[in-house]
Amino acid sequence: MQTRLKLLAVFLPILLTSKMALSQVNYDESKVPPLYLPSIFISEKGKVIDSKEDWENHRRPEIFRLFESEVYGQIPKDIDQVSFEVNERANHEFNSIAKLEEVDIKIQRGDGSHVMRLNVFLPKESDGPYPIILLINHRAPEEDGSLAEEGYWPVAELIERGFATASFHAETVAPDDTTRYVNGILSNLYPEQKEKSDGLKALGAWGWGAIRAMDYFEQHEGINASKSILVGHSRSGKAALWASANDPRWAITYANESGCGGAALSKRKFGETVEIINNRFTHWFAENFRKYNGAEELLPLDQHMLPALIAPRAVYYASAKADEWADPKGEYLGLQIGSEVFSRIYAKESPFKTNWEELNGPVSSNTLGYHIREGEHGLFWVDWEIFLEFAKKSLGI
Ligand code: GTR
Repeated sequence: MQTRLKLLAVFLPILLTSKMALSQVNYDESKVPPLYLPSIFISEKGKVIDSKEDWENHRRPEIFRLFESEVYGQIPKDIDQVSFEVNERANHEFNSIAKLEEVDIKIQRGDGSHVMRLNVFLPKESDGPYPIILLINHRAPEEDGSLAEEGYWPVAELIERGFATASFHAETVAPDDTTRYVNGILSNLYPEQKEKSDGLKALGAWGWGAIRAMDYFEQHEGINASKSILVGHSRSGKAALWASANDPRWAITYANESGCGGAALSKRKFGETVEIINNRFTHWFAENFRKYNGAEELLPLDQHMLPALIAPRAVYYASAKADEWADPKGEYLGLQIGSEVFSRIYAKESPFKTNWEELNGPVSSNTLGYHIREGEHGLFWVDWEIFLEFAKKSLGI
């Protein structure tokens, strides 16, 4: 009886708070707390940052370290060897227009090794080199070859427009599951990361997968890796942003409806909150991120600093009007405020002069872009179509 009471005393408050957290999801703009965002341009020691040198050598590393320690956890850089086993598959659904390379990327580190599967489609007609679009895929658990879901990964349309396109499934690096996520690179390559409060978690592992895919693209004669685009939708959008902050080889990063812990400002507490996401997806973020459950005001950073880490490389966000859970306005604001690094440090003018409420179509420069469309959460052909206009302009193709 005593133990039961004790258990009840421990679990009841947890149950109540998680229930409360969900019932208190805020969708009312008038209830958004006043926004006090940490400044991108004032260093931890209080120095005003206004030069490229101070940004790249001092402030950027500070902000990077904050995201690593407080939000996503590390993406380990340490590998001893990477090799590629390529199988060109003859029969596949895009046979008439594309070549399919099924690539097993083998990574070794010390006594550990891991193999991840990447699928690459290249236009069949000429030799390229082609710009490449990589989609991180957390959908459908099938083998990657059959993941060319209409709209979500529109292989034929991308090939017809002269892009090569590739995808790997989350499962091949870290399963998207609260307990199974360790059954991938975490156990095979980086077991010591499991013990750390800023250790690698699933989002970082998917980002690591994108980095390995880039290793493959860079040595591929048919691929122009300097014109590379990293795309992720929703949870994979969060991973794409963090991957690109870690790996400067991506020319464009496109986060579609990445929401809480991705594009959207956490301190607005609109839609999904830090507490909700940490409680539901315990395997996505670093353990340290839980310190901010219900206490976003204590975060020493916010998501406006994430596109700033990617500058001056191109960043594109997209939202959907009915996707309030992801806080479309918070996504736009994050990029709008983050774009100040592009303009003040890199003299790349921001296209975000308009308030989110007054947007009436996509807005973009060569380096930054945003669109919001009608409808629900999802990555659809309409999103690709608008994005590709930006991508072509940005890459000069
Ligand atoms: C939701 C989650 C979001 C978003 C989404 C998705 O359930 O709360 O943060 O990542 O899943 O990936 O589709």
